[in-house]
Amino acid sequence: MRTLMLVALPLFVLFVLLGCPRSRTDTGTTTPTARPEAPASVDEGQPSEAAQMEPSVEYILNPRDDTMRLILIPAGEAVFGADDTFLYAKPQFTASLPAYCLGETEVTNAQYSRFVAATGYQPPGAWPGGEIPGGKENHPVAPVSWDDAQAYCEWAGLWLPTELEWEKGARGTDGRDYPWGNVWDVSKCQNHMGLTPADGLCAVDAYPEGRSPWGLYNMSGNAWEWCSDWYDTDAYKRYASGDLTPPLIGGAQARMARGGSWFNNAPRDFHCASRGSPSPQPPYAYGFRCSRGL
Ligand SMILES: [Ca+2]
Repeated sequence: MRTLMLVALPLFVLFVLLGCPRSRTDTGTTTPTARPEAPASVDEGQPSEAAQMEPSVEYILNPRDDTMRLILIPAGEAVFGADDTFLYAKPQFTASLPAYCLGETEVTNAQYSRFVAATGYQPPGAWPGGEIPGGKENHPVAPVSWDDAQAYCEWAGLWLPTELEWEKGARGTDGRDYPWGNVWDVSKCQNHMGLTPADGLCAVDAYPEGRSPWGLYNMSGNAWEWCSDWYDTDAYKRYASGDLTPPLIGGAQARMARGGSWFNNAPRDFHCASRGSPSPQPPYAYGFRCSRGL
């Protein structure tokens, strides 16, 4: 009996000191808790057909005119230029721009008239007696000179887009040839190719099917659009090297205009990479849209 006690007692002490084997649930593992349910939304359900058709956009308003929306173009890379179409748009390159806002439409006669009324600026020559032609309130103001467009932007606290801002606004990020895609379609912009009414300018919100990926109207066609830059034939070569500084002054002292107009009659005129260099006092169809940084 004494021998049994001598063997059993140390074993009992050892058992007490070490304790019982632990189950897995005792080792600090916690039972997973269920993810909290998201609060019920008042917007539950399928979006309306209209909401599905209209992409949501972020925008700011013209500080001087709340009829003008400027759509947010997010920061990031986009493709510019073209390798094989235009002499002065080579080479195609990728560059990143900071976020900015670009007019949803060309500036209209009605919008420009508020600038004229507020400042006493000379009305466009195309307005008989200084008044907007009947029924043309929602048409682009044109022709106006680069200086006219610049004066409007300064009054509104906005500016003319750079060429690169204009081009990213027109073709999105994927370097497409036209605002709507890579295939020319005579029915998607106001042009002079015989299949659409060649009666001049149209409303700035016409051709919704021809909008750019950001939802901007008439980036190709209707009115040419002034940009802030001087015309520099070598600008795209420099941009492709990584230097995005706009030209300080062009050799021909001309300003850039982009997008073609109702007066043009070849698909290349409406190509997003086409770089125009009109005279500072163009005879027809030169308008503009506004831009602003954030
Ligand atoms: Ca246009």
